[in-house]
Amino acid sequence: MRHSRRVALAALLGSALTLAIGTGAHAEDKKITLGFAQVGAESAWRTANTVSVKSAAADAGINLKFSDAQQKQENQIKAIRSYIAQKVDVIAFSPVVESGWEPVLIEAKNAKIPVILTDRNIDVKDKSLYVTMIGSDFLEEGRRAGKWLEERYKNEPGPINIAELQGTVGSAPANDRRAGLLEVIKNDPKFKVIASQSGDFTLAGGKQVMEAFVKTYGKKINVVYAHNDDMALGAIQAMEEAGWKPGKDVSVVSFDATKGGFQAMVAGKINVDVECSPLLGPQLMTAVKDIVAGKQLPKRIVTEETVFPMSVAAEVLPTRKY
Ligand code: GYE
Repeated sequence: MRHSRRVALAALLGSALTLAIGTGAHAEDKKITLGFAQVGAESAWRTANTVSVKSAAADAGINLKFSDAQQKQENQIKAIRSYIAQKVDVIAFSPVVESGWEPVLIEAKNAKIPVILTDRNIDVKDKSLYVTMIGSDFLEEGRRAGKWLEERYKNEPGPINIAELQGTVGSAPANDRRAGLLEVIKNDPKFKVIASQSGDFTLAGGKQVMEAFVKTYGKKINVVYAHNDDMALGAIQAMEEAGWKPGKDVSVVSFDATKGGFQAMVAGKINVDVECSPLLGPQLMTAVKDIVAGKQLPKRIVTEETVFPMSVAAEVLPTRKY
């Protein structure tokens, strides 16, 4: 009895020792844990972005904690707080709106957890609250769309009436895609934004808002300026149900340049799609590793993008990755 107890004890000590050595060896190449607070699943863009983040984390050997805020800031704040409590190595998030982030970011700073912004920017005075911002320049995207409109209507006297389907209220892409357009058209009084409403970046939202625009403004509308492809696709449905020919009697301008957007261009229903890439995962994981390794990062990492007019859609569609 005694003997067997001693044997059992020795075995236990032995395995405890192995465990300790094992942990020790792991300590050096300890996996980085990244807490990522996603906006939601509102669009094809977002779905592609989530896939990109998850697969890039797996490829980089990073342990990813992922949460979906269903387009609500309060949910994102909760997720960030839980990552702080879990003492993750790095927090990254795509802020649903621009304002209101100071308190939770101060908590992260006090806990010495570096924060990366990805996709959407925030409006904070103290830029030390985040390390870097990786994503597109939405203001430039809006300007690109505006320039396309100027070129398209340069030989027409106007008025050119624009109906705007805005993204999520208070979000960086909605604010900046609008501002970029207004900046370009402000010196050309023939362009008028006659209607603006949010469709929350969703197909259903875009359809609903466009149905109301069709009723209120009818054929006065010359241009539908949709802040993303999902809303453009919803608006196209609404226009077709009203017997309109989107892409022909109304110009449709959109953003993202997803496969769905391209298919609508090939069908002649979206006239121009300003690219915005959701494939930010690999860049994000590189930044995470660099931060943990103590490297200095630029404050802003801008994604490279272009503009696709309808005329190139059929040729480019097979190469689209999202
Ligand atoms: O354009 C839209 C998505 O933040 C750039 O969010 C992103 C935007 C994108 O819902 O489709």
